[in-house]
Amino acid sequence: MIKSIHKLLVPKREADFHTLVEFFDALGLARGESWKGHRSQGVKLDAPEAGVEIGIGQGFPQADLVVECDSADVLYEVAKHRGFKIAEEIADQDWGARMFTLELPAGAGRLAIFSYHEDWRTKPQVGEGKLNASGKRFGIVVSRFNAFITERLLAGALEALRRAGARTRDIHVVRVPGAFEVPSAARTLAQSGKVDGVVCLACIIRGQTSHYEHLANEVTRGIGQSAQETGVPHAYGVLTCDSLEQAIDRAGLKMGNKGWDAALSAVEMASLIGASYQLPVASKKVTGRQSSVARRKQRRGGH
Ligand code: INI
Repeated sequence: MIKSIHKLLVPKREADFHTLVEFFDALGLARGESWKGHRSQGVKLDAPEAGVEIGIGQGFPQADLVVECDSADVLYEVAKHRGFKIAEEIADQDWGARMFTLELPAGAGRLAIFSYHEDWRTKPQVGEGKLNASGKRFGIVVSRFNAFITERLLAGALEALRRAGARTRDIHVVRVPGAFEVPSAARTLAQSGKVDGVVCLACIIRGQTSHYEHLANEVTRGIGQSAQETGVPHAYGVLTCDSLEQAIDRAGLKMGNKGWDAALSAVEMASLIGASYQLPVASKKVTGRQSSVARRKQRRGGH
C-alpha cells in the first residue's frame, strides 16, 4: 500500500533549504516528518490530499508543482505581502478556477496555486466577497492621537488597498483628532455616497486614559452603528491595547498590521455588497449553469 507521495526538492545550499521550508510554511502547508542527520536534513510539508496528476491537452498551468487551496486570492495576497516572486498574475481560468503562479525560491521551479470558485465538496451555497478592490472607492478615517501608531496603520491600509487593485485617486483619507471622532467622520463619509467602504483607524491605550473602557466601547459602538445604519461596510482597525508595546506589535511588527487587515476586510465586504448577494431559490433547478462538480469532471477530462 502506498503511504505518501512527496515532490522532492534538494537545493545545493543550506540557505536555500531554509528559504524553501519558510516559503511553504508561509503558504500554510502543515509540517510533517522532519529529520537532521550527519549527511542530510529534511522536512516534509504536507497537504491533506496529494498525488500525481497526469494530463494531456491544453490549459494546464506551467508549473512543477500544483496546489489547490480554499482561496487563491487570499494566498495571492499573502504571497505579495511576503514579497514572493509572482510569475503569472491571478486570473479566472476557463475551467472554473482562480489561479496564479509563483517562482519557487532557489530556482526550484514554479508553483501554481488555484482554488475553485465554489467548493464542490460543500453542499451549502456560500456567498463571499473577493479581495479585489478595482473600481471601488474607499474612505479611511485615521485618528491623530497616538499618530506614531496610527500612521503605521494608515500605511498598512493604503498598501493593502493598492495591492488589492484600488486606484490612489479612489482612496480618500480623513484625519480626526482622536478615536472618539472616528465614528462621526466615518458616518459622514459613508453618507456621502462616494465610497464603497470605510476603514476606521485609531489606537486607544489603557495606560493613557482612565476612561479607556468608555472610550473603546463608544468608538466600537459608533462604528458598528454607522455601518448598520448606512449599509456601507466599515472595517474596524481600532487598536485597544494595554500598553504601547502591544500597540507597536499590532501596527506592523510581531502581530501583523491591523490597518492592513482592516483594509482587506473593507475590500471583501465592499465586493460582497457590490455583488448584490442573493439567497438561492431552493426549488429552482440548475439548468444552463454548469455545476461545479460537472466543471471538475470536465477539468478532469482536460483544462
Ligand atoms: N484618543 C485616542 O485615539 N486614543 C487614546 O488612547 C485616547 N486617550 O487616551 O484618551 C484618546 N483620547 C482623545 C479622544 O479620542 C478625543 O479625541 C478627545 O476626547 C476629544 O473629543
